[in-house]
Amino acid sequence: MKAVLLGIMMVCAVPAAAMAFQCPTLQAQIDKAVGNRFDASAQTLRQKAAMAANLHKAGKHAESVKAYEDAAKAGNVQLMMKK
Ligand SMILES: [Cu+2]
Repeated sequence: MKAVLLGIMMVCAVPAAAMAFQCPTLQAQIDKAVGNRFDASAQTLRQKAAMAANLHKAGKHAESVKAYEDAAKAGNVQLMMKK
């Protein structure tokens, strides 16, 4: 019984963990892309990325990924999504 429960928990935990891991990779891509940019859209992108990072810290990974996509769009950055 314990093994079955553990199995169910692991199946559920895997997608969440994959999502959780996506956020830092998006943050890294954004950091790299705007590292030497100081135009207005880069500023907007940094603000939106900071909001996304907060969502990630709050455990809201799906919303965080959406926020990163929104940030990237605002700053003309192409994000590579983990599959
Ligand atoms: Cu996350």
